[in-house]
Amino acid sequence: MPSFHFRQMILQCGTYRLILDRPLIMGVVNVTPDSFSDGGHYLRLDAAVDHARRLIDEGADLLDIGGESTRPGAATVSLDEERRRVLPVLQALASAGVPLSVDTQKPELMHEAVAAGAAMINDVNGFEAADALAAVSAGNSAICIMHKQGSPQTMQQAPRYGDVVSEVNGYLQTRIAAAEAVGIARQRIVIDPGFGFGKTLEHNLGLLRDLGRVVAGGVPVLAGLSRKSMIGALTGREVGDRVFGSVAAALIAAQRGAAILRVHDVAATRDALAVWKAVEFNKNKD
Ligand code: 9MG
Repeated sequence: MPSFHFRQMILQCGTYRLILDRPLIMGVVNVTPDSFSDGGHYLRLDAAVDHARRLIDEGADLLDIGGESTRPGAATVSLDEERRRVLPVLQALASAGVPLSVDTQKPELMHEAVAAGAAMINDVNGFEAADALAAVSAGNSAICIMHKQGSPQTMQQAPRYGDVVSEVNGYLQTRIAAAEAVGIARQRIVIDPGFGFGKTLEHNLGLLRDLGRVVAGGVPVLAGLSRKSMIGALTGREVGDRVFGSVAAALIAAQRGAAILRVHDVAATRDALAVWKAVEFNKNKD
């Protein structure tokens, strides 16, 4: 008996209408010198574009392009610098054939990215900045609303919750309502519990264990666990050596109904999902 039956959800994602009948793989394209894992290797724009194309070849269903690190303690970057990093990569990949998401907290860049063809805006700040929802309300781009407690600079200092799943769910429901109130249709909305964003290891494990309670809300759930410190804490491995732990976590999220898995290691995740899908869905092709 499958642990989870996928409902036929549709996500309007720019010009794409994604049928969410299996977990999609979102490949991470960091255009930052201090990213979660790239450590500056993809600073050069052509290297970022090459990396993105490799992720597509490996089976990424969509890409998430970011120019400002959201790692705990990371410094913020100016709008100009973030724009300089992100927009050329977005433009270079415009005809790559997969939906392109832009990871930003800045309303101005959200607006410019949508105008440049971004199919999704991914905001780890839950579109809380003044004008953020207004920046994405027109058009058809999807939005990913993520939960976090505190700011990236301070969020890991002392995260506290009563029932972490209820509190995260409550926040996400409030933000969905705010998005709908400015005219963003539900079919454009993705939610994300924000693993590692103002959460201890126990909070993260509780959320992953009970991800089904987030999924039960009926809005597609994105899970980003790849290479995060919780994987390091559980495996004792440095960030570059967390692929096996990350794949295990992605698979658990998929089993609990996550619609989109945000990962660095696309090929490894794809293989793991292929095995799981063959068992759960009784088929062995995409
Ligand atoms: C940008 N970014 C880093 N981690 C993330 C996560 O877990 N979810 C989302 N939506 N974005 C993330």
